[in-house]
Amino acid sequence: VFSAIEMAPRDPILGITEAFNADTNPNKINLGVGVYYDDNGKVPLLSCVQKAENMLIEQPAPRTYLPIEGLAAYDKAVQELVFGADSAVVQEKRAITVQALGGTGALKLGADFLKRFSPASEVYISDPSWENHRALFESAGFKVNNYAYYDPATHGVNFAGMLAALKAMPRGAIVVLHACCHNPTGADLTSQQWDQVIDAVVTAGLIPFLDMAYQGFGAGIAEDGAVVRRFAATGVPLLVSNSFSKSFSLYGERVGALSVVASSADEAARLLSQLKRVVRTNYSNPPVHGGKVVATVLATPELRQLWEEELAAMRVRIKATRDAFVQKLKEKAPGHDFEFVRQQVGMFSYSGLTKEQVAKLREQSIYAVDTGRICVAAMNSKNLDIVVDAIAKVL
Ligand code: PLP
Ligand code: TYF
Repeated sequence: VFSAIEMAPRDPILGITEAFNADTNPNKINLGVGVYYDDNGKVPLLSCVQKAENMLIEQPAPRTYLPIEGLAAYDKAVQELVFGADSAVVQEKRAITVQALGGTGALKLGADFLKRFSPASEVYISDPSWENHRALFESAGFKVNNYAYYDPATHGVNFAGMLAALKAMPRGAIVVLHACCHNPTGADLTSQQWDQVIDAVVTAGLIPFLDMAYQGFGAGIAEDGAVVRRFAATGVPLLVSNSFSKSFSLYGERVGALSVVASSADEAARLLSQLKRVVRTNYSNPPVHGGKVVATVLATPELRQLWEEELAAMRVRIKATRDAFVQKLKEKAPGHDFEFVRQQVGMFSYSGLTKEQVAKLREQSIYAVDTGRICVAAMNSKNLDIVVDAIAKVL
């Protein structure tokens, strides 16, 4: 049975990390994967996380199974973070939230759930989108299409194209939207453009699935989450996946959640029962540690305050890095305009570098994605000159 199996293609992004790890050049730089590094090039262990872990160690607990839907305190804290404690959907018990294995796990739960209850729907993702979106919805059995999103000429959003695509989608189509900090382009919608998108989604009878993997990396926790709340306020069926991989620097703990908004508390209870079935037949119940850490931080006022400060520091460092990157390129590559990098938000920039230029960068041990996506959060005061010199050389 195994002899005819072909080699599967590598994940285009995680494959870069494999190549990077194999590179023996001590000055190598990985701008490929979307991970936040501090100014010393290290993945931070947040103080709020460390403090929460110390609190948990002081009250050692047996590792029983969690409920299928996850730790209750976690689900509640996450739901309130995502929708607001005083929002109508929370107050009226129309929202359900289940702990998931990172943002990826949340997307897969949502995809499997939708395939069961809206099997004829097709899925629409932005062009381009996070590499895993297409693969994940296809593996859940959906046909996946693109909607217009990025305009290489402006390095921004092709908004007319996006709106036209939304209006042309059949009723019941599932539309995956990046709530903030679009991956891979870094190009987000303005608040007024979101008004029009929300209106188009509601009018066309689409099923919005908001993916929020970078809350707090754009303009702030509340600002970045505003789109979710605006969608929730419309009363349409809504799915939201969120991740704490980046915002808590807890990548390997796999902490995320899927929330679904129903039209009544009764409907929500039925949805939850079905969602639990999806969880049960995949991995039964989620792991304990990461959920406890996040729940502890969110529910302990001092730790929450600390988290907000630490997340703000990450956001501010990325913004400052964008500025320094643009400034240095101005000096070292005059005649090339990178001003758009300042307008982009979140962890990434679609730099405009071509596949050939990315290949030439790799000869200098600088790793970016073939599409020209670079992780701004992987640059720092020590490696910025090296990166900029290398880019100036390949331009
Ligand atoms: N969605 C987007 C847009 C992402 O960039 C990521 C990145 O990892 C995810 C989902 C998945 O999050 P996680 O790493 O928590 O699985
Ligand atoms: O886009 C990124 O780099 C992050 C990390 O299959 C990632 O979202 C990349 C690929 C993947 C899982 C996570």
